Amino acid sequence: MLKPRSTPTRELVNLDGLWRFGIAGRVQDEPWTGRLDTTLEAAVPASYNDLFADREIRDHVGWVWYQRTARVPRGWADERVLLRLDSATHQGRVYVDDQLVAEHVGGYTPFEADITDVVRAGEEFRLTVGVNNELTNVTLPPGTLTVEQSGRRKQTYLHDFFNYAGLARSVWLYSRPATHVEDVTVVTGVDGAAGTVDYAVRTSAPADVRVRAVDVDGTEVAAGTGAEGSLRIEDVRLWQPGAAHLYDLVVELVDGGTVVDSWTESFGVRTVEVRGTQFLINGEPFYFTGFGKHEDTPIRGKGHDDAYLVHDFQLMEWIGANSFRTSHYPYAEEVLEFADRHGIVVIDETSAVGLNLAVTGGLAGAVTTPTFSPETFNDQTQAAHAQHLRELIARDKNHPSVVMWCITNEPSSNEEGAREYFEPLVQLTRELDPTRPVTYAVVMFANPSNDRIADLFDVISLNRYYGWYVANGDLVTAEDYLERDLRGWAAKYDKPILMTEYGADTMQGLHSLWDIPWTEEYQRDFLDMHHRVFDRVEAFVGEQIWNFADFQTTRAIHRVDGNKKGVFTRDRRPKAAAHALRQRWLGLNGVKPSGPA
Ligand code: GCB
Repeated sequence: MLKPRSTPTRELVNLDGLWRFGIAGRVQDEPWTGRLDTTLEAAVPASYNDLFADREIRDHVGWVWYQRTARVPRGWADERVLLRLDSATHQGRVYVDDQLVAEHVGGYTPFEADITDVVRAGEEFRLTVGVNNELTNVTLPPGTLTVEQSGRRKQTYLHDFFNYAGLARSVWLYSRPATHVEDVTVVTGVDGAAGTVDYAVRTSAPADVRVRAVDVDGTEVAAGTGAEGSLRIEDVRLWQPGAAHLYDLVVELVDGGTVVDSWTESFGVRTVEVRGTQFLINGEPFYFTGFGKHEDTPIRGKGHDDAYLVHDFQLMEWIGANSFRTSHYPYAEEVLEFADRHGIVVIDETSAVGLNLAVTGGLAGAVTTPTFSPETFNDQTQAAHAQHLRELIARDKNHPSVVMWCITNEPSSNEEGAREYFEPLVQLTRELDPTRPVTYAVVMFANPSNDRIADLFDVISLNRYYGWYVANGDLVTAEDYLERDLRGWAAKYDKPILMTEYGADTMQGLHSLWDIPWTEEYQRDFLDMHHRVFDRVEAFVGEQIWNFADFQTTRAIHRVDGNKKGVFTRDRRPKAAAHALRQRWLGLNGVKPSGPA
């Protein structure tokens, strides 16, 4: 789905700001039929949970309501009028005046509605959005709803981040010509000093298509006609990690000599390939340094925030991180566009986190209830997962920064049913995008002998906590366990191995001379130990620490106001480990260290 943009044929109105807000039970039934009965206002974009000094709102389970008025610009009389929500977490219902115009399930992908027939140019309308935060066995991420004896509804879930909800990304009103560009796909290649650009344009109605590739200074570097084709850019400047270069693909629909729609998609020319145990970008081995991140900030929760976006990328550059994973859901499109422009490499992850009932069996991973069964994660879950993949890849396929899809985090991949569940999804991912490698983040209970799905994927991405959940406070034992584990995978599979999670909770300001978990020194030494091991394993292609910054979680005995595995605090101050990492990563500069074998 194309991100709304202002072009010579399209106009855009941003609907962010303060909206009337209320939770179900406190406002009228059918709130879309009139003015929302509330004195509260909520900021959009932001998760609503932490905005108010009200526990009931923070922990509310069910529908909440947002409302505002909006005016259709008077010049739009001959245009189609669309409403676009960049996300509604986790389910959205959109009403224009009394009418339902859109419904969407899935909290991290956009959706839109053509509202031309229910609005008029120049006039105002009442826009009401219902958002529901409930998670079940057929949503992604999944969860369980229970009703306590008191009647209180309670949401539990299997993932380690707070279930922030609401309108956490922008809302737009935009105009589009009746005959328009519906979709653009760009796939690039390299041929000697030239770049090849295969493009495909989908239009809403038959029309002549012309395209041109334009460099940053406005120079046209290639042009073509037809809905599908291949362009060649001589002396191309590649999109490289750390040295981004973007071109624009200007797509025009022409009818009787007039341009009826114009759309610009930026793209970078680069290739991605897995060969043996190497991960290649533009034919060169690439070594990932960086983090698993979260969209998480004080007050805003998962609300997109440009100031944090800029600052987080500044910190990543400062520390020498060349990449991150969008753990554990697709991030706002602004984040990927920023990564495109700044040469940061992204592993793009779905919101399929928590497909694992063995985790509730404790650290031993004892299976209590089967994860994959008609009563637990079933065909309906799989169908929701497939739909989520379609929406994610449709949204993100043209970003040069995205080099790999991660289709799930820590599923119970060692359990019966895992293969049946995942094999069709891996196949679907490859059909939707034959150009990018596919991976999944492997939970620590899955090892080379019991995991049932690793062979289906291109890269083995491991989440491991030796020295934290296992061998806590004993880095000597942890080092031995870690090395055996990595060598086990390397011996079994001729594939690149990447560490997508390793980390230790750390309280900023807590210090010790000894190996004391939670101290800043322990986090530093823990990371050092891992890096020694990584440098000894040949198939190793990268290290992404858990986590970039401390983040909010649900309440738990092992969480102190959230997860503290950040290398930065929640307000982005460096812990001691940040300085040590900077030393290592700036020295590596994307190239694997050649440690002793
Ligand atoms: C994991 C999860 C991540 C958690 C992390 C932890 O394995 O993938 O979501 O936050 O462990 O800190 O326990």
